[in-house]
Amino acid sequence: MKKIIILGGDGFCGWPTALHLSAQGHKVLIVDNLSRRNIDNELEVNSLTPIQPMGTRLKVWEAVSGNKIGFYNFDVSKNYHRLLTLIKEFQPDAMIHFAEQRAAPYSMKSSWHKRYTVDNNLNATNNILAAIVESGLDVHIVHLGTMGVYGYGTAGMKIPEGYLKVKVDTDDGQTLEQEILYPANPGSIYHMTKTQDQLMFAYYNKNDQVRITDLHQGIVWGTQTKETRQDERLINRFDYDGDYGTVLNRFLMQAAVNYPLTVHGTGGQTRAFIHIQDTVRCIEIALNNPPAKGERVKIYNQMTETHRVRDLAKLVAKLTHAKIDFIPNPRNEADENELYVANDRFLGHGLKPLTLEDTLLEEVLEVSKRYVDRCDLSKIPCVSYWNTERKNSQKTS
Ligand code: NAD
Ligand code: USQ
Repeated sequence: MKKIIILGGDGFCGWPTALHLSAQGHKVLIVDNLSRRNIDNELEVNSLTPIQPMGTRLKVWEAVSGNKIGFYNFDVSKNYHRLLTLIKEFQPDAMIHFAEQRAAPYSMKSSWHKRYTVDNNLNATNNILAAIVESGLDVHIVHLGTMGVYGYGTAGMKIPEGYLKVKVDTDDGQTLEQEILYPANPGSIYHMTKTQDQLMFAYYNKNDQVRITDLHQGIVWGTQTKETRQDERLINRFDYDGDYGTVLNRFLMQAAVNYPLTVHGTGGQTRAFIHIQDTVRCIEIALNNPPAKGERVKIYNQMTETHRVRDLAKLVAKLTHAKIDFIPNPRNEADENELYVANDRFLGHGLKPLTLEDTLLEEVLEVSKRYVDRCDLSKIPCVSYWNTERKNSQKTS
């Protein structure tokens, strides 16, 4: 049994992770400032699924499982001393860090949203690291990073797990081999914060020997896990709007409400994917295999398959007879890219990936159909543009 603090445990990945680890017998405590729910208020949209307030979620979980999960509502990026006190009192073995603003389109909406995303994400990460050092405790941090730190090109090779082997010609004519962090190539302000998180991890690891696992996760799809299925009041959130909805879940819910699938540009973008059930399994594996004291930051590519956006649209259209709409891309990103990713570390630890071939696409469709009345069609289009040129091209198209 481990004592685990889950920062951002009310969110899409954090809630099912909290339930999964609690079900495994770990002592779990959630910290969340409910900023994601407040962003729903700002954007005037709701999760497609009727997520319950935290108090109800925790009561139902205790009734269903017999396990208690603790909850503290504060801002990790601002309330440093609250965080430090909690770490000293609870003495966690591990902290899982989901507490960041995670939507690329939201981070690009305006200068306010850029500044909020940078302030929130970088200060949250730095506060967690500084508090662990100040506490004097040996806490393993597991952070949810993104595949987007690498950009989505491959330079003719598989994207390795975090580190790139390089050969350097030295001044005295020798060739030196070393491993460096894979060059950062973020595509949005949000993704940029994740590339900066990596540097903070490398620094605190070098200077203070903080034990850190950074999970470079692909796009998460699906909504339910084994634990969230146990009672409707435990249901996970389902984002479908133009800012927070991610591509595959959006296509499936769009098909369910008869809205033409919104493919950006040619749909030639290739991205990495993972089902939410595998997300929670991967986090469990990472927790069970912490780096040793003094070991460098352990980086895993947390993804199970890659797909091109237009192929996903075709697959969903075949399944549902939905129409496909190719719309001007609001994002400044490559129209077409190949993507090859190494994910041997999780496979080596025994992960048996769920894939699109499993019946889980139908489950997302069913969930979408069940809550179709909660969908506000006006919130589906993405109205966040990466730059003025993209905004203007939308108007003239
Ligand atoms: P989410 O927005 O649903 O959850 C994040 C949670 O953190 C929210 O409940 C929010 O209220 C909380 N939070 C944010 N800032 C906070 C702060 N300063 N103090 C306290 N709580 C705070 O996002 P998610 O989809 O669950 O993503 C979790 C993490 O996983 C993110 O860091 C994201 O970058 C990463 N990730 C997500 C995906 C995906 O497809 N959803 C893919 C790859 C990586
Ligand atoms: N896209 C469409 N139509 C849509 C929505 C998206 O064609 O209706 C396209 C986008 O232009 C992009 C791709 O689909 O090319 C992926 O977009 P997305 O919104 O599904 O994913 P992204 O913005 O990359 O962000 C999500 C999560 C983020 C995480 C990231 C992992 O929100 O937290 O870090 O996936 S990754 O993409 O691997 O970097």
